[in-house]
Amino acid sequence: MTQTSPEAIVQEAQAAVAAAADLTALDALRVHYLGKKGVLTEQLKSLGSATPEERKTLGQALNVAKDAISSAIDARHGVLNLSAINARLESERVDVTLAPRHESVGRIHPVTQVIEEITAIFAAQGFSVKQGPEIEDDFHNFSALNIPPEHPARQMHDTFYLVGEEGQPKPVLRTHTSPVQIRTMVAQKPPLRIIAPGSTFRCDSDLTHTPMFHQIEGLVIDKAIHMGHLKGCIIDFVKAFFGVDDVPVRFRSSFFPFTEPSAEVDIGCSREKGELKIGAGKDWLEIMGCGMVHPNVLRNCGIDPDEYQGFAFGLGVERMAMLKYGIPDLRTFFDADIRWLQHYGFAPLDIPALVSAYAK
Ligand code: 2NM
Repeated sequence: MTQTSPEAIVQEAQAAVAAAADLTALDALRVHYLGKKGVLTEQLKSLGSATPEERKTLGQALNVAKDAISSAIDARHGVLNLSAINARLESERVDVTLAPRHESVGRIHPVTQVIEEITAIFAAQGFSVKQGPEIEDDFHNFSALNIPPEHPARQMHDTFYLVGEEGQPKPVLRTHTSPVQIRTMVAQKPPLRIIAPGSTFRCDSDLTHTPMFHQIEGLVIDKAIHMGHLKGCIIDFVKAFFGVDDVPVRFRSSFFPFTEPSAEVDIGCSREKGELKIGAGKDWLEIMGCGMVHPNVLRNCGIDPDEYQGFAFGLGVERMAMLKYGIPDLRTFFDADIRWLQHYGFAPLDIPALVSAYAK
C-alpha cells in the first residue's frame, strides 16, 4: 500500500481547514483526519506491519501531524464559532424602542392601575409622593400617631409583630402608611403636601380582609389650614376618580386617635337589583376616612400646633378598585389567577385616562 507522507497530509488538511466555511464542515474534517476511521488513525494502525526503525520515525511523524492538524482545527473552530455567535446575535437583535406589532398579553394589576390614577389626581393638586419602610418601629406606627398602649390596634391579633431586640418594643409590619407621614413631618419643615401609597399589613383574613392590602394616605400641613380645605380637596378627588361631576359627598363624624375632629367620607349611590351605581341615589357608600391632624401628633413630630395645622386622609386601594371597576371579591386580588388578571387587568401601554388628562 502506497502512503501519502504525514507532511503531505498536514498540508492538505491545513488547506481544507482554512477553507471550511462553517462549524459543520469543520467537524466533518475532524472526523475525516482524526476520527476513529480517519486518515491518520488508519496510518497509525498500519504501523504494525512496519519495521521497528520505520515504526519509530513514522510514528513520531504521524503524532506531529496529528498535533498540527488538531491545532489547525482548534484555531479555525475559534474563528468560526465567534462568527456563528455574532450572526446569531445579529439575527436575534431586538429593538426595544419599536412599537409592538402584536397586542401584548401582560396586564397591569388593578391595584397598580388605581394607585397610578389616584396619584395622578393628587399630583394635579400639588401633592408629592413619599415612601417609607414596611417594617416599622412602635414609635412611627403607633405612639407618634397618638395611639395609646392599650389601644385595640396594638393587640397581637391585629398587628404582625416581629422578633426584636431584648427589652425593646418589637418591630411591626406597618398597619397603615401613616408612619410615612410621621417620618416626613419629623424630617421636613412645613408646608407639606404629600401622599403615601403602599402595602400595609394586618393580622386579619376573611371574605373582606386580606393580611396584606394597599393604602393611600394624604397629609397637608401649613399655617391656617382648616376643614374647608380638607372638604374641597376630597370632593375634587372623588369627582375626578369616579368621573362624575354631581356626586353627593357626605362627611360623617367619626373617631381616629390621630385626628380631631375626624370624619368618614360617604358618597351617594343607588343599589337597584344588586347593581351599584355611583352618583345620585338614596343610599350612601363609605369610601375613606379623614380629619384634622391631632395636636399631639404634630407635637410628637416637632411641629408647633399653635403655628401649624393640617389635615390627613386615608383610603383602601382594593376597595376603591372594587367600587370603580365592579370587582366583586377582594380575595381574588391576590389569587395570582392569570384568567382574573386577563379579565380585570389593564393593557400596559394603555395610559390611564386620568393620567393623560392631568399630563396636559
Ligand atoms: C386615615 C384617616 C384619618 C392619617 C393621619 C395621618 C398623620 F400621620 F398625619 F397623622 N396620616 N394619615 C389619617 C387620618 C388616616 O385613614 C383612614
